Amino acid sequence: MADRGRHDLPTEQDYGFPAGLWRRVGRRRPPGVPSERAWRSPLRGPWLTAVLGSVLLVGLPVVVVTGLLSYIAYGAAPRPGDVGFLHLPFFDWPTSPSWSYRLSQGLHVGLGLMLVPVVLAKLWSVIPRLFAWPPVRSVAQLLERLSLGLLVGSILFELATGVLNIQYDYVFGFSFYTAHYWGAWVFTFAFLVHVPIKLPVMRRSLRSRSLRTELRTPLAATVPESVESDLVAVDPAPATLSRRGALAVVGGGALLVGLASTGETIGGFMRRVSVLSVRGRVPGGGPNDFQVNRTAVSARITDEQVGDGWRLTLTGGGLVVELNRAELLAMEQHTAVLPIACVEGWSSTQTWTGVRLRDLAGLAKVPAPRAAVVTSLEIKGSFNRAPLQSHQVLAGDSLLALKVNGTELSRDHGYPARVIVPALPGVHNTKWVTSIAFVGA
Ligand SMILES: Nc1nc2c(c(=O)[nH]1)N[C@H]1C(S)=C(S)[C@@H](COP(=O)(O)O)O[C@H]1N2
Ligand SMILES: [Mo]
Repeated sequence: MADRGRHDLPTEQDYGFPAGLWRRVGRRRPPGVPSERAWRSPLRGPWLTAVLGSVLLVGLPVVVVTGLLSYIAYGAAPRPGDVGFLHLPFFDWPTSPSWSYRLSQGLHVGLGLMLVPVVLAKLWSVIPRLFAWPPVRSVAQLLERLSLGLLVGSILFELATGVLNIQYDYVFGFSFYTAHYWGAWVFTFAFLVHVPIKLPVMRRSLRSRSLRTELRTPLAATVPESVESDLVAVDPAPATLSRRGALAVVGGGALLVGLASTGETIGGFMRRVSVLSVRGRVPGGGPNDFQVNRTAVSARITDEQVGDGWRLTLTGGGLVVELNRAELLAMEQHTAVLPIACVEGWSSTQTWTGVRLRDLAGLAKVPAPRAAVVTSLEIKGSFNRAPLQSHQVLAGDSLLALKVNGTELSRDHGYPARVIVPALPGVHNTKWVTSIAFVGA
């Protein structure tokens, strides 16, 4: 095999199929399938593919693991939806340190977005293989290509659903949570098949050129990689970009995406330039000027609902307790500095003041609840009710917040009262709370 030119037709050994038949298929490239001469970029080659691949080899597992951690942080209910046998064993997501979900989900979304340009570049680098003809040469290769189909399909699906979920409200005709979760497992499976197959060639290719030399090579000296590979152009065009230029474009793209999407978390000037970071924006400044996930107007909260007639209803140990806002303010107040960390990746740390949830549980005569269900004034929408686990109710910093940064909560941030629990995914920090039902042990 070694003495055979790479563009010769393969032999019977290569195919593992009746060679005569395959050879005939091989000669008949259907219309629309570009010939290998059509791929002319002199940058394509195993080294470039391996460099991009090694970035993904390190980055994508972090995105997957933090994604699965997010699933666990949600706790048992009510989301993600029904994931069948792929259900992960739960451990109780700890309430300390309070920044754990902020870090984990920030990594998930931030790194996931930053890897988009890298994934696209990696796919670009191997695109000639998509059109290889004949499409398969052996049973082993057929299996490999099927696993590649799963790999590419699932990564594109995960990136697309992830990005859509951040940028738009629920645009799917299916459950984002369930689909993104299942997609993650398909990806994980295909990744675990792909990596061991490709690791040897990746290591060999990385050694075939020196990154330092490459970073010093200008456009004028950029020529195709000099190795036998189906990725190297048969009929290369002159270079219009050096290899270091290509890496700078991809790396710069990743950095830009990162900067543009993490501004809400970093705050200050970055918040203003972060065009990708969030959907909504609060005009003006002040203690309540931090990201609003959903405004009171869009949640259809009325003046009447949050006026003097507002009451907090606590249920549990067989009695119903009603409190107005003055009564809540007369209870012992506790202050905690806690982040809101949204599943969409942004987070924002504020100083919250209010009544401890465990004090409210005590009032409802369920001092050691097994769980609690918090209900919002908001009628429609899937966020009008959220579960809390026992340890989340009992944590010393878990609050029904009445104030933020020393002033009244703004209506957009949940006035008259909202839940804030350390390390709890943002979505469960219910705003405009109307009742809390404590579930006894
Ligand atoms: N009632 C209600 N509570 C809610 C929401 C909502 O839409 N309705 N959004 C949740 C989500 S997804 C997040 S990230 C936080 C955001 O809180 P903030 O808008 O005060 O920053 O509120 C949570 N509480
Ligand atoms: Mo959120």
